[in-house]
Amino acid sequence: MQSRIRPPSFSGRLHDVRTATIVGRLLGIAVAICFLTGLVSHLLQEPPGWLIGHLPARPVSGYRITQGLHVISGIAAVPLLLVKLWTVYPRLFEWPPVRGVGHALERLSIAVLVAATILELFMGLLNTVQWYPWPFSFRSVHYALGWVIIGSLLVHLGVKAPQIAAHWRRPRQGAAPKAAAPQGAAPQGAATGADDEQLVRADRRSLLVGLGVAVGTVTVVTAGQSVTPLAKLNLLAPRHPDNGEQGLPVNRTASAAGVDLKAVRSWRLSVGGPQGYELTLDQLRALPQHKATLPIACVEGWSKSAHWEGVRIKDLLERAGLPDGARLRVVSLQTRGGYRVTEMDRTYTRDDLTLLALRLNGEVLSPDHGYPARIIAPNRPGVLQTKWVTRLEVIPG
Ligand SMILES: Nc1nc2c(c(=O)[nH]1)N[C@H]1C(S)=C(S)[C@@H](COP(=O)(O)O)O[C@H]1N2
Ligand SMILES: [Mo]
Repeated sequence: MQSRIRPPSFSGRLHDVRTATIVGRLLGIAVAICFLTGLVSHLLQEPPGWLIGHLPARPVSGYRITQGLHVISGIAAVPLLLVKLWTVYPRLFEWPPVRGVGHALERLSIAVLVAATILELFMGLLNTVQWYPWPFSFRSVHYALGWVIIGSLLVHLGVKAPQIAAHWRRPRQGAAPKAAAPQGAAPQGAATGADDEQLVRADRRSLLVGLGVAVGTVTVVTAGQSVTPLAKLNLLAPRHPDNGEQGLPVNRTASAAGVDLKAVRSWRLSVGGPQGYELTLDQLRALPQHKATLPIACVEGWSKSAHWEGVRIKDLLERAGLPDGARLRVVSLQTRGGYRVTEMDRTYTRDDLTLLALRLNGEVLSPDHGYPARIIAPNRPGVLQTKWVTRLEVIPG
């Protein structure tokens, strides 16, 4: 008996494997950059045991670059993904929908890949505007999805390897026109001759130019949040480097962090160690002061370099009887929120550039930048540059 259901037919010229391969290649580059830079961010924020003691404090702006690239490649992936999905969507209506176990697994891996990628990019975009409407932890879900995407992408590339290889290069002029046949489409819509092949090439070029313009536009209007020369064009990204007091944007204000101004008045710095001690702000100001020019590079995508001045963490630890530095727990005056306590690896505490900063761009730190004292260290995510520091505890081991 003949089936009454007929698959739809697609006559668009660009639902072909060559276009899918070209766009897929660009999307693959964006996803690879995004994944690797995301991995760097994760390792710096939550180092696994084997990395503790080895986190690199150089280059000083390393995290500014990797996290800038993470957000730029993630944003570029949005138009790339939309065009890639548009190119291949006739495949979603393939008939029959399942042709066996292997085929079913292949389709399932694509469903996982597409769903995870859409969710990942959407979550990341909301994160760049500091919106966390999720009942779950952004960081662990974003990280886990990254692995789901890479896993299903590898399956996808494995399955498609023969087609990718066959369409990686531009077909020779006048070569078999079947390269231009729409995937899974009815033959009546397919290009059939050399003239059609010319048309396909012209259409494809227009599509890629349009895609290039889209990627270029979203990049240029957002990259200024981390690439200072582009700051003037930074129309859409939420953080403009020129915003914020003392020449630096503020991520969380003192009042949002629940920092009590009364607690600030009776502030003391306490330092743990074999000869632990406490200092008043005046005593801290009387210690040798050092300067460092280091960026705040926020995980949410903005970054900006600034001039800092304060006491070296190394000197504070030496005074506490820890001449070789130590792994530290940095405790702030903050009463609520995720970053009131952070940890600092030895490679930072030993570094000459790691300061308990008291001044920013030539002025005493403002309350929102962490008055009376904050951490600034090279090659670190902004979330770990703890403000309103009141205690440095030594983590044993
Ligand atoms: N105690 C404390 N320190 C903190 C934060 C926080 O919420 N609490 N936010 C961090 C984040 S996410 C960033 S990006 C930087 C921003 O520093 P700034 O506001 O001085 O520019 O501070 C970090 N230090
Ligand atoms: Mo941040």
